[in-house]
Amino acid sequence: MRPASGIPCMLMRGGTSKGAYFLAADLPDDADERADLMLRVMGSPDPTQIDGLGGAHPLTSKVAIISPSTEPGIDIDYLFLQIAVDSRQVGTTQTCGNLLAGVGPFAVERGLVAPSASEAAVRIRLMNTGDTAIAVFPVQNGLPMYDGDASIDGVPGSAAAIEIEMTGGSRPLLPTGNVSDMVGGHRATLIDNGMPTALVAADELGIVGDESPADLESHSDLAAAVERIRVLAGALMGLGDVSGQTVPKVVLLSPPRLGGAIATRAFIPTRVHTSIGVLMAASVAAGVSIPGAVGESLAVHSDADAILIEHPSGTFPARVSVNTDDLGTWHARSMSLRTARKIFDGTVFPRPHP
Ligand code: NQM
Repeated sequence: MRPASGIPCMLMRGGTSKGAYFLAADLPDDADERADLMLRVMGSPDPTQIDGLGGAHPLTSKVAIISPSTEPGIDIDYLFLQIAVDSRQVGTTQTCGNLLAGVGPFAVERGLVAPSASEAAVRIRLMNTGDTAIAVFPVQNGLPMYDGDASIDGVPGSAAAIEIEMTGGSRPLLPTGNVSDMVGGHRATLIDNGMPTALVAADELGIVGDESPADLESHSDLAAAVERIRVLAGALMGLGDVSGQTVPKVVLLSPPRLGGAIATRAFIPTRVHTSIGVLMAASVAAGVSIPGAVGESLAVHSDADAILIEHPSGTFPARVSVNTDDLGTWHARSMSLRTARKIFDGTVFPRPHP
């Protein structure tokens, strides 16, 4: 029998997510062939993903595909794939700001970027959205340093800091041009600071806003209400029919309880995030900074340089600034602190076709 052929793969934690990182050159060019291969790598569809690398949750069923960029001023192209756990869907409509944290270190590990003696500054194009980012992290002897003193809520222990500055794309921050819209009878702010997101006050949906993800997931009427808002919001945001897609996200907002600025529960879109995505946090932080937006009056504002976004496992400091241009259009800039870790580097053997 012909031996199964494997593919070079690095498993990394990126922020509060985990995923398989590949060089594009090691994968098929054809998108359908690549999607089929990644379903077999992750062990999908299967609620336990028992026969693959996936961790049976959307936050651990992710893929990053990396290639040298042809774009002037950019080092690396990063394509993100969301691999569904129990269906055959492979989503390309969203990016992932958490896996983004591992992209720079992976590029250095694979020799795509030559760092300076003590630091790497990797310029990354996010292929799913067209946004760009610069990731800065420490290196030693030409390789990323993963150990360090930075800690992020949702990840035990500490690791080396990765500073990520989003340099933005051409999409508008408020895709409908409005600070808020009525969406299926609910007031929502539709915002895209790297991740298309609908901000809705938790009490609009009969929720306090401090419930656990498991609690919220067990509430089927809530799931249906969130999905209704999401599909209507997607159309208003110009995303077309988003049924079955992973964007926009819906984030329920309530007053802070942990000394932060605002409390969040993020639907991604059916499971409830155990913390919050990086770009979702950036979108919430931008939203609550805009006068009249949903959440602005629920938030506790301060002069601190980070807006502390509360989530189910702690807080996320989002350094976001918003401003309007001469035409009155809102824009945002975002910085975030993440960590990442190489978990294994080797060869993955995809499940064969049935
Ligand atoms: O918003 C989860 C995550 C994400 C997205 C999801 C993310 C972000 O936490 O930047 O990172 O939206 O499914 O990994």
